Amino acid sequence: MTEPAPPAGVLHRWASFLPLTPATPRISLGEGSTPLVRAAHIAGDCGLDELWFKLESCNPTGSFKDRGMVVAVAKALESGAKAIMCASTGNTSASAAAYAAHCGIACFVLVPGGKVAAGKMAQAIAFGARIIEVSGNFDAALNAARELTAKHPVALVNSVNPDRIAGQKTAAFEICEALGDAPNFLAIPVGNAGNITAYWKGFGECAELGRATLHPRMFGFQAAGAAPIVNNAPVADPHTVATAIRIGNPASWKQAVAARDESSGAIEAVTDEEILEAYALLARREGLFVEPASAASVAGLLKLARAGRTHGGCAVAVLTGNGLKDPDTALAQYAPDVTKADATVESVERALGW
Ligand code: AN7
Repeated sequence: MTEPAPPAGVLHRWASFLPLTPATPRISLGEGSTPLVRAAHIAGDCGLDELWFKLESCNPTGSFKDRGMVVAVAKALESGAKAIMCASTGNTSASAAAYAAHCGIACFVLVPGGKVAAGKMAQAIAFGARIIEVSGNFDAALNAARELTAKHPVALVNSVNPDRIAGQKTAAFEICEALGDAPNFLAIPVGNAGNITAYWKGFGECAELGRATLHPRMFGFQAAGAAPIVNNAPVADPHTVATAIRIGNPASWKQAVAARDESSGAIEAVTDEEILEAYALLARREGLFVEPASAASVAGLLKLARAGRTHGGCAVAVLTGNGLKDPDTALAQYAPDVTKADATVESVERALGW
């Protein structure tokens, strides 16, 4: 008889690094422990010796949000909350709705009307969240969620909640464990800037605890039409094909700038064209179907390489969300190579030109 496997999930695996007490319920949907996969083809295009992808798309709801959400919801339950709320460009709401369903509590999500990818809406609907489509953008929705949760007995589970950041930092622990050290560079999309904040915290803790000898340089990438940190000014009307990062006034702005400066990194903009180029490259050359926001990390590395600003070394690109989240962008992006045929050998041969 082999030993049974230890229970899955971030709360079990990283308990001693998280703000848990004996009273925190150890909930899990099997989040975390995501694969770190080495690039098969495009490291050279990015000017790197080694390029690895952290497949956060493999989390239970298909994005990195689950890592932080499990901690935020567990702590909300511990404090007696019966309901949670978030503003979201889609992935936070999908994740919040899943954990709320798992725990039998209510979930209220505020989403910018018409700007959330279809797969994410489908998730919030399937999990039974109460969905409010607001007429403003994400930034306005987050302001409303902050005020509503200050006024009503509902826990706010956006990344302004420090429990979210605590959970998300565990991805940095996993990367150091898998590589045996921190990488030289981390490439990551930046929206509300919670995730870059969490990774920088995680890498800092790894160094302090002797789990890594280096601190990576943090390279964050915003979409050009939603690049407040790059422009050093809020964007009133952000726009980008990468709707997940369509954010004009990031809540963790200061922390992202600190991560950039303390790590001698950079936060730069990539155009929608560059994002979609990387999106196709990941799918066609690496076999990785990610959502557009996730491709911003690779678009940024390609851009740095073309400018002669990468000179070897090892990078990890965080692939934050699954391509299935946004089928409309996928279908609009490619001219599908589909030929009709009868289900006979002759007909298929004719269709293939054999
Ligand atoms: C796939 O779901 O803000 O810089 O409300 O879904 O931590 O905001 C999503 C953000 C990157 C940016 N990649 O992370 C939301 C939301 C994907 C995302 C980001 C998001 P942050």
